[in-house]
Amino acid sequence: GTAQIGVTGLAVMGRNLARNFARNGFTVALHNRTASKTRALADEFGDEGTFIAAESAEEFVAALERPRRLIIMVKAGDPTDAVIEEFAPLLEEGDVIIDGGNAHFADTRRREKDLRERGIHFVGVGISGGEEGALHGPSIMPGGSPESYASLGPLLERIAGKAKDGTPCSTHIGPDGAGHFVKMVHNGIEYADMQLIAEAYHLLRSVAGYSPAKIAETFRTWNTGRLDSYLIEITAEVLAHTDEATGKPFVDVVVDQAEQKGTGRWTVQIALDLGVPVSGIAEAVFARSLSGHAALREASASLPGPVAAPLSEAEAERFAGQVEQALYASKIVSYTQGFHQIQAGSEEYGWNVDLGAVASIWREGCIIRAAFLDRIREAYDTRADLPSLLSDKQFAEEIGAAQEDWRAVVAAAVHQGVPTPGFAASLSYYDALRAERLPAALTQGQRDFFGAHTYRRTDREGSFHTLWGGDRSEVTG
Ligand code: NBP
Repeated sequence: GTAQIGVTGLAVMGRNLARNFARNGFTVALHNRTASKTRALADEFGDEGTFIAAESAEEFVAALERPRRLIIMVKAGDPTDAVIEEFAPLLEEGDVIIDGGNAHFADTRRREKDLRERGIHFVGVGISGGEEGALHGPSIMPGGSPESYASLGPLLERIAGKAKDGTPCSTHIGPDGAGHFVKMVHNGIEYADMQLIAEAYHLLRSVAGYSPAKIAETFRTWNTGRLDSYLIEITAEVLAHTDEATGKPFVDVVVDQAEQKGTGRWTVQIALDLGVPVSGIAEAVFARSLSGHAALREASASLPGPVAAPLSEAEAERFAGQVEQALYASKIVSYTQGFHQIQAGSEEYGWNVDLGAVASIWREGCIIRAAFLDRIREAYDTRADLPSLLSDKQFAEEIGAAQEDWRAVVAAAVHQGVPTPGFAASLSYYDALRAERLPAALTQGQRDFFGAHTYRRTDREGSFHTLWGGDRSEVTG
């Protein structure tokens, strides 16, 4: 075979990835369960590069140069297993199967182990950037063996997005499921970013009394500063859009029930398993599910709330500045939590993930791309074993400078009855980290009282129990 790469599964993502490889000079073998789509793609985009359209699995495999590299871009779940089983028997030792779908990292670990035993490299790769990213340069998060990255990496780095300094947004994340794990956390952070932006919008609308058009302007201004990011940019576009049918702001004609495909939920489920506090990300997932509970909201719509006094124009402007501070500070917390989760996953599974490299490949191509990620990369460059982003001197200084405004915004939200679970949870996380003493000591006392669960003391080593039902003397536990 002469194709350097093959793509099977030619829906939006697979099509665009295949075209991206071809546009970068690679010969690309194409395959799809429904063969008519394969032909159609080769016919429509044949002038972009060299495609080999394969009708059957055998033809597809035969079209690939060795060691073979074939990317599966089908619906995640059972279809992925079905396609692996279709191709694995046709492959030879050293060939590489790449799953570019949104697989759960535990599935990727299972598949990698199974195929490794059969002499085949399996690379679970997280791909972010949606269909546009797939075509023009996504952020790519490959797992799998180092040998497989040696063979595959140069191709991925060619088609990946490029950071402003020219660095490709693809790097070997770590063995087996590391790539899909990091993609999962990327999506969890994306949920948090979106929720925080939504809260900023809600506050500007309800407390400052701004129109969607005025909020779009505000976001455009923010996008020229430290909040410069794809999500702020598209938020301004969405808010500035007018519905053609009604002439109303587009945002006012959309049903206010957010949907989700599941990667945010996975992030929180896995965080609970790993014992990592990702409260901001969790609130973002819960905010979406709450919005979708139409019956619950309808039944509660008559609950009383505060009567809010409108702000003057000058007050509104000042408040908008405070919201920018609150958004930035909360964003630092979301990323602190997300990177903590990657660090914990890396330790649990022995992946040795380079957190600075993760920040680096999120700078372009993916949905959370932002100027901010360069700062995170710098923080890990300065100190690779940074225990938390909040232990970085610069981030600590910035969040410290924002904290008074952040508190003012959360207080205003509470006073005026605007839900801000993301801002509030992030602020609580910040305050919990800086607290000298936490009421967890009392929790331990309660646990010892009802369940003899024992506690440790601040002044002595060991584990202790108080005889609560007896003379309340202390014994060693
Ligand atoms: P879809 O997730 O909609 O999957 C459609 C493709 O899967 C078609 O090629 C279809 O073949 C094939 N397929 C199915 Br369904 N069942 C199959 C089976 N049993 N055997 C063989 N092929 C089967 O496509 P997508 O939206 O392009 O996404 C592809 C992957 O990329 C997904 O895992 C997705 O989660 C992930 N992803 C998507 C995005 C995005 O923005 N859309 C971003 C990042 C990652 P057919 O043509 O014969 O029906």
